[in-house]
Formats: sequence, C-alpha cells, structure tokens
Amino acid sequence: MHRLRTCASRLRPLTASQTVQSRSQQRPALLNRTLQPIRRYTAPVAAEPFLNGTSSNYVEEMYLAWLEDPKSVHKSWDVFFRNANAGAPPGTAYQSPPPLGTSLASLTQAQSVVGAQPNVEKLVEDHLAVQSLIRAYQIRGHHVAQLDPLGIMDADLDSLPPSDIITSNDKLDIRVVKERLSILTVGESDCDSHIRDDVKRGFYGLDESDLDKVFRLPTTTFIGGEESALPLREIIRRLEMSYCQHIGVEFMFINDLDQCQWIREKFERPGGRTFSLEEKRTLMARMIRSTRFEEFLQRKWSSEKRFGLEGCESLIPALKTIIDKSSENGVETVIMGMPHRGRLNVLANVIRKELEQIFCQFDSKLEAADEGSGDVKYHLGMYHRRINRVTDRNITLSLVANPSHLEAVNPVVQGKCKAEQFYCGDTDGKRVMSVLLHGDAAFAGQGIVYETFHLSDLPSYTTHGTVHVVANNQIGFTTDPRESRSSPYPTDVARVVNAPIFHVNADDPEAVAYVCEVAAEWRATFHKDVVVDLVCYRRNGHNEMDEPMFTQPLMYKQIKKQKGVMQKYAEKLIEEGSVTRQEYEEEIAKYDKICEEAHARSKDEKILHIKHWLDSPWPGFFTLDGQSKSMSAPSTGLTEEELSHIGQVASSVPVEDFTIHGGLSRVLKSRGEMIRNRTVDWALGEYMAFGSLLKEGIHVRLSGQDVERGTFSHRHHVLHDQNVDKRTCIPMNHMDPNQAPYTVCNSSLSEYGVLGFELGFAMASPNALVLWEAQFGDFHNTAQCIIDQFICPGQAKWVRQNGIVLLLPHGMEGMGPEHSSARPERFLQMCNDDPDVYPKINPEDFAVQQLIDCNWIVCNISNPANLFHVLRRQILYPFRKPLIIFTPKSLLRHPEAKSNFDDMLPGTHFQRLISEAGPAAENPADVKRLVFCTGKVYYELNRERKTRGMENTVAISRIEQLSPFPFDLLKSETEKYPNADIVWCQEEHKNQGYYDYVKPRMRTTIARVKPVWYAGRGSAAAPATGNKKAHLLELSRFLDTAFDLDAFKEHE
Ligand SMILES: Cc1ncc(C[n+]2csc(CCOP(=O)(O)OP(=O)(O)O)c2C)c(N)n1
Ligand SMILES: [Mg+2]
Repeated sequence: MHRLRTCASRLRPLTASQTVQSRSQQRPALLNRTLQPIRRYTAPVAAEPFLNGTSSNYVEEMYLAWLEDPKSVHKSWDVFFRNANAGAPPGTAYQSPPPLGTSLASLTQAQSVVGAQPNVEKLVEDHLAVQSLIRAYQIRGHHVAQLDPLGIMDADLDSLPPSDIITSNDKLDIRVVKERLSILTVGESDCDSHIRDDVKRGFYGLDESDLDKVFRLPTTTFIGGEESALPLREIIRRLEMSYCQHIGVEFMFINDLDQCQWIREKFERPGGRTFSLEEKRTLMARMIRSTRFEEFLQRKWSSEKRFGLEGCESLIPALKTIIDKSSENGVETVIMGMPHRGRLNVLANVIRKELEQIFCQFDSKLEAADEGSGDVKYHLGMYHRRINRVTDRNITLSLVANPSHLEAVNPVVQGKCKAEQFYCGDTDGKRVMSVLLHGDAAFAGQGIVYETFHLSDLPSYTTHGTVHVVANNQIGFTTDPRESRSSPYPTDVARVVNAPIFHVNADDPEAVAYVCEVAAEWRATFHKDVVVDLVCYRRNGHNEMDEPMFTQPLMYKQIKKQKGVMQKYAEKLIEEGSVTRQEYEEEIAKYDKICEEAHARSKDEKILHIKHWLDSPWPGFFTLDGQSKSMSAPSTGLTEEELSHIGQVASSVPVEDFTIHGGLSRVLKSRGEMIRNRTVDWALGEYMAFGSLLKEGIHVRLSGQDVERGTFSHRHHVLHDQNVDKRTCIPMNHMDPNQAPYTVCNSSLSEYGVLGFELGFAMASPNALVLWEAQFGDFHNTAQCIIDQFICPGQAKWVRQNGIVLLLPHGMEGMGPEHSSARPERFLQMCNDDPDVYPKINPEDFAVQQLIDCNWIVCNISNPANLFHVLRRQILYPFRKPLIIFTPKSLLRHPEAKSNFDDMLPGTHFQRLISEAGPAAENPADVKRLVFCTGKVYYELNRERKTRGMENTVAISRIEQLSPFPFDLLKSETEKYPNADIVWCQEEHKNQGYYDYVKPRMRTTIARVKPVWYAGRGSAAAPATGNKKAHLLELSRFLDTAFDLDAFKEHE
C-alpha cells in the first residue's frame, strides 16, 4: 500500500487528450520514461477498495497508458482517472463501469476479459498475474531454454523448471500448458496442500479458463509487436518463443531500465530474426571451415594434441559475426585473448593466419630461426591486418600470446586494448575493442576473471566494453560442472558488472549468430561488457589423446550418437531449399583443397620463424632506415635548466584559485627549497625522470593502489582542491604544451588484474614508460602468474619485448613479517645469467650487451639520482626489458638519501655499482674489509662505520643493478682492495634477499681466490620479526659481524 501511495502521489494530472498518441509511436519514448517528481496524482487513492501494494505497478501502467491515450484503457479506468484528477473525495473516484465499449474494440475477445458485469478487483488481479508471468519469463525463462545440444545436461545445473513459468522440456506444446494450468482445477483433496499452494502461488491464481482472455500488455514487454493486448495463450506462446528456445537471456539483474528494454526488444520482437539466403550460406561456409579444419588436422596429424573445437564448431561463425558487426559499427582493431580450445582454428579461420604457417608448426623436424625457446602452437600470438569481406573495411585482428594458465591473459588483453585506444585517441572505444574467449570451468574457477571484470568500468582501465565468449562444453578436463562450480552457470561472475549474458545452444548456428550480433550491438550501444555462453559439448577427450569414457561414460555415449553441427545445419538448409546438396559438397571440397594446397606449401618451409607469431609488432622501433639501431648507451643526464624547470613544476600549483591542503603546501615548499639547493629526494628524482620523458614526448603511465598520492604520502602527483569536490590537478600535465600526457591512476585493489593490465598496456607501444607499483612489495605475489608466465620469460617464449617497470617497496624496518620484503630472492632466482661463468667483457658495450641478453633487470637503488637515470635509461635504449626495482620506504625521507643536480647533469648516467668514495678509497691498500651491499642497509652500514671510526679500514660498495650482475665493476672494485676480505651484507634473512644470487657470482668474479663472507640475519621462514626489539637486536648483531674484522677468522 505504501508503494502504491508513493507511486500514485508521483503522478501528475494531465488531461488525457493532451497525450493522445498511437501505441506504436510511443514505445521508443517510453524507453526513457522515468516518473518525474513533478507528476502528482492528487486523489487519495488509499481509500479505493481495489488498490493495494501489489497492484501498484499495474495501476501505474494503466495511468501512464491513460495519459498517453485514454481510449487505450478500460472505460472503468478512464472514469476513475478522470474523477481522481477532478479531485473526487476518497473512495469516490471509482465507479462501477459500464459494459465494455468500443474503447476496447482492439482487444479481440474483449467480452471475455471482464464479462458483462466485470469484477474490477479480479480484473486488476488477473492483469497483475499476467504481468508477473511475463516478468517471470524475462527473469527465469533461461532456466528452461533448451541450451544443451546433447539434451542431457541442465546448463544451470538445476533440473527443476521454475514453478512460476508455464513450461516443460517440450515447450510450446500448448497441451502441456493446458495440463499445467489444469492442475489448478484439481480439487482440494486430490493433491498435497503444499503442491497445490505452490502451484497457486506460481500461477498467480490464473486458470485454464483464462487462456483465451485478452490481457493488456505492460510497456515492459515487446512480445505484442504492434498489438497492445493479447490472449493469455498467445502471451505464453510468444514468451516461450522469446525466452525458452535455443537462447536463454539473463539480463533482469541489470539495474538500468533502458538497457533492459533494449534487450527485451531484441529478443521479444515477434517473428525474431530471419536470415537471408546469403546470410545462411555465409554461416554454412563458416561452419564448413571450422569443421573441416579440425578434420584436416586430425587426418594429417592424428597423434598430435591440438585441443580441437569439435562439438563447438559454432565458435568460429560466432567470432566472425561479432567482428563483422563490430566492423560495421566502426571498429577497426580487435584485440583477442583465448585459451587452448580451438585456438588453431581461430588463428586459421578468424584471424586468417596463413595455413602453411600453422601446419609447419606440426613439423617437429623444423628448426627455430629466432632467439628464444619458442612456445607450443596453441600459446603463440598473432597479428593480422586485412579487409573484412562482409563490411569491406580494414580490420586489424590480434590474438595475444598466452601461457597455459587459464584466464591469465584477460587483463593483458584489456591493457593492450586500452593502450591502443589511448594511442589512437579512441576515448570511447569506438575504434578498438577487446574480445575474450573462455572455457566454462576456467571462467567460473579463476579469480582473475573477477578481477578483470572489476576493471571494466574504471576510468583509467575501461576498454569500453568487452565481448566475452564462453566455449561452454560442460566439462573441464575430466571434471563435471557439478564438481567444478557452485554457481548455476559458469558465467555468473559477469553479473557483478551488470553484463547481460546470452546463453545459446551451439548446435543452432542461427541462434548463435543472432546472439553474437546482439552482443556486438550491445557493446557498440552501451560500451559495456557482454557475455555469449555457447553451450556445446566436447566431442573428444580434453585433447585428442585423452579417453573421455573413463570418466564421462554416459555423456560420451550420447556424444558418439550426436550428429555434427555442420551436418545438421547443412541438412536443414538443404531441406528448406536454401542450398542444394551439391552446393554444400562443393563448399566442402573448396575448403579441403585450400587446406591441401597449404599443406603442400608448408613442406617447403625450412625453418620456423617465431617472429611470425608476434601479437604486437613495433614497426620502426628496432631499425632505423632499415638498419639495426646503435646499441650504445645514451646519456641519461639532463641540463640544469631542465632539472630546475621540472623541479618548479613539482613544487607549485599550476592552476588558479586552487586550494591545496596545508600539509601539502609545506611539502611543495620544501621541494622548492631542495630545487633551489640543487638537490632532489626520492620523489623529486622520480619527478625529474617522468617529467623529462614527458617533455621528450614519451607517455608515462603509473598505476597501482594509491599511487597518485603514494602509499607513503611522498608522491602527491594529483592535487585535490580542498574547497571543491573532485576538483583535481596533475601538475605533471602542465609542463609543456607539446609534452606527452601523463597518466597516474589509483587502481582497484587487485595485483593480478592490474599488473596484467599494465603489462598489456606496455606491450602496445615501446614509446611509453609504464610502471606498476605495489602497495608494499610483498603483495606482488598475488600477481605471481603474470610475473612468472609473462614478464620473466615473455621474450624467450614469444619473442616479445616489454619495458614494464615494477616498483616494489621493500625494506626491513621493524614493521613485521608483512610489508617488509618484496622477495628479491624470487626475482633474482629467475634471472637468466649464469652464476658460474665469468663473461667475456668488452668495456665498450658490456653493460648494454648484458641488458640485451637478460630476461629482466633487477635493481635495488639507494639514491634518487640513480632512480632518475634508471627510469630514463629504460626508455632511451632501443630495446625493452622489464625492470624490477625494490623501492625504499624510510629512505624516501632519509636526509642522506638525497642526490645533487651534479649527479643528473649531461654526461652522468646510471651507476650499476656505486663504489666506495670515502677515505677508504684513497688508501685502498689499508682497507681490511670490502663490504658489498645493496639498498637501504648501506645507510645503516655507513652510520655504523662512522660510529666505529672505521672509514679507513672498511670500504662499502653498493650494487645497484643486481641483475644483470655487474661482473666488470665488481672485479675492478675487488682488485682495488687487495688486502681486504670480502663480505656480503644484507638486512634480509640469509635464505632470502640477494645472498644466494650474488655469492656465486662474486666468487666467479674473484676466481674463487677468497671466500665471500656473510653478514646479515640468519635463515628464517618469515621475512621479518614482528617484534621491534628483536628487529633492532638482529640489526646490531649483523652490523657487529660486518665490522668485526675477526668475525670470520675461525672459519678461514
Ligand atoms: C590456471 C590453470 N589451472 C589448471 C590448468 C590445467 N588445465 C588445463 S585445461 C583444464 C580444463 C579447462 O576446462 P575449461 O575451462 O572448461 O576449458 P575446456 O578445456 O573444456 O575447453 C585444466 C584444469 C590450467 N591450464 N590453468
Ligand atoms: Mg570446458
């Protein structure tokens, strides 16, 4: 009642004649209809006997319809609304209506609606019941749609149809409907009371006699087409056609009326989508390609794994439809990511990779021509630009290389897509889009799917809608869906972002093509994610060598009987006369010939070129005028003026009338002072690097949790006006009119998703510095898969370079086991340099050659100037390598951890190793100990040495670039101090940190003539103690060891 009151009180009295319009004209207008507060309906409706809470929707419908055309509602409503609008007192607006008049003439069986003496209360209830029934189909129709081609599984894992839908598995048979309705007529004693109650509740009091009554349709359905009312029987039939055939539409959770209306319109329109002859033939030709490709591979390489598509051949026409439709809507580039299943088929028939290139991957005798280990054929990526034959427009398709780790490629695809949109100025995703393919088990099981969905609507991460396609073969390796997910559908994860989900029986190619068209249109219209769930089966085992009968005997008995979808569709087309058998056979022969010819050509291939499988070529980056670029190390220094200018930007607010926080004013003031003193702290060092690159036209993107301010409140790259909500300013974007844009973005609380995304972003172009910062370094391990599978071996596996930078706050500062260690040992353990071989050193280019050969660069940097250089170096070299930097926490504000402009001027460069520069270096022969360290512990060692007055006897050198290991610099440093013993000192525990990496390399460098002693914490399971006192005690103990010149005597 309350709802009714509120709803009614929102209605505004209009004269009915003001709003006369035909029903068909008003539909689009209604799409945008919302009740405006100014609409006021003045009658005190509570007093009307037939009004109650549940009828409010219906009354609202009636009122709106009356406003638009008073003749379209029953006379009784017309009288009621007129009286009410005229201000009739409570309880008097309603008058018993006259018998049905001409106003309902369009209702074919009008008399039966209410009879000669209609009971308005019953009338309202029946209409409400019908509305609820329509709504039930819209919400739950998909539960009874015939989705499984095998007819044995329930796609939603539930064999019971919803009780509020009149249907059965043999839907559309009106006798069944009748049967179900007739239950209602069963006497009280004939069935259990709970069943009877259920049924009554389910059908809202409708009974068989209502089937031929005509009901007005609410504006939330399109099943009427031009009709505004239909008999119940026809309503049910049309709902069945819309929601319970081969397409199951899940969308009613979407909390946007326009979007729901859009989908209803697409699926409820009477008659549905009819395919032209040409469209049917194209569909058939695509089914033939998809099917015969797998058959060809099977014939030629019957003992090879290929993760074939058999059972889900419709995937190919599905993808092609999405691409055609998107191309029609203006999309020029499609970035795709997919797992193993059907990958070769997608490469051949969607991306159109040359077949011979695919076939020669099966030839085990061919040698690889390129660097690296290469990868198996169902992991490699691909890039291809071609004409879309349907739209006659250019389209670039790229399939991103991916590891075995299912779904890991999702955020990478999104990042690459975002970058491509960014570089071509496609701010709303009209030209570049992403398509992600999934397996049913992986889509439901892998958390990265959820993390990626959560990026989909964030301003700095959105790709403006992704079309997801699930090859739902209702099995994951050997595991039945009932054991692999708890959600009804594998696609339920998509509901969190209000993405509509179109389930479709993959054995119905036209239904598949239709939902794919709608999905592409949805993306083009709303720029939001959408899911196509291709419910199919897997004809073979997980791969072609697997025996599925071990574990799924009944399913596979059925599969063996199952006719292939290509054959079924061809027979349908032949039967209906759309193609002749001869045409069908010719089409098959044509494609078989293409395969055979390509196979013959593939035999001419002598070597495998992994570079033919690049997903992101960087044209012009590696060569200059066709020649390889010079690999010499460029100077990374900057002029005094540049440094001052960037420093000024970093210490000021570049816009007028902008009030920043008082604390921040002090930060900017102190930055100004530093700049005047020609010094920089960590934040300014970073600022100088970013600012200078931006001025040189290099895009910089820094992403991660709370990076805008910086976890440690040191960065402040985004200023917030203290007086105006959401007014912000990024000074770095106010440096120069010709600068590249700076993107700094706080991310969602995801490491796996966001790091993957940034990796993808960095993949798109080499001319950008893309950085991901972890809140604390230890959190990187939730993104371990991206690190292990993409960043570390990416170039080796996929010949693809990537210059992403990981900033990982690290340091033992008494904060306990969490937040202390970025796990340097893990990164170092994965470096590809040999600990036991002293490399050949050409002083000219050793440093750069090492970088070219390494798989990634690992640094622990101890001063801002070196940070500045390493970030600039990252971009100025004509190649790209991932860079891992363990960044400081307390050093951010450490008075000694500052650098002078002099260390950043032209001619200066990144120091891989910072040699001892104090008194010890002046009289090296007197030095008794040479301590090597890295990172923050240097400052602790330095202070301790001073306290002990050992500046002449102990030299301390910092290794800033741990990997590739600076063999050459370490050698000269050790040779400089011939009388010194050598100690590696670290603040991390012995089994952690750098020790295991540096020790063998140091030993190799000194040809094992001396031991390399260890000063640091003992081995431990946790990265740090939680007890501050224990922490300090450990520190003083290892410092004791480092400076006790007799500490290792007894071990000698
Ligand atoms: C993250 C991850 N865990 C486990 C596996 C091993 N694995 C390979 S395929 C597969 C089943 C995948 O099932 P589904 O996603 O339904 O794809 P389908 O093979 O059925 O097409 C599993 C568990 C993997 N590749 N990746
Ligand atoms: Mg599966």
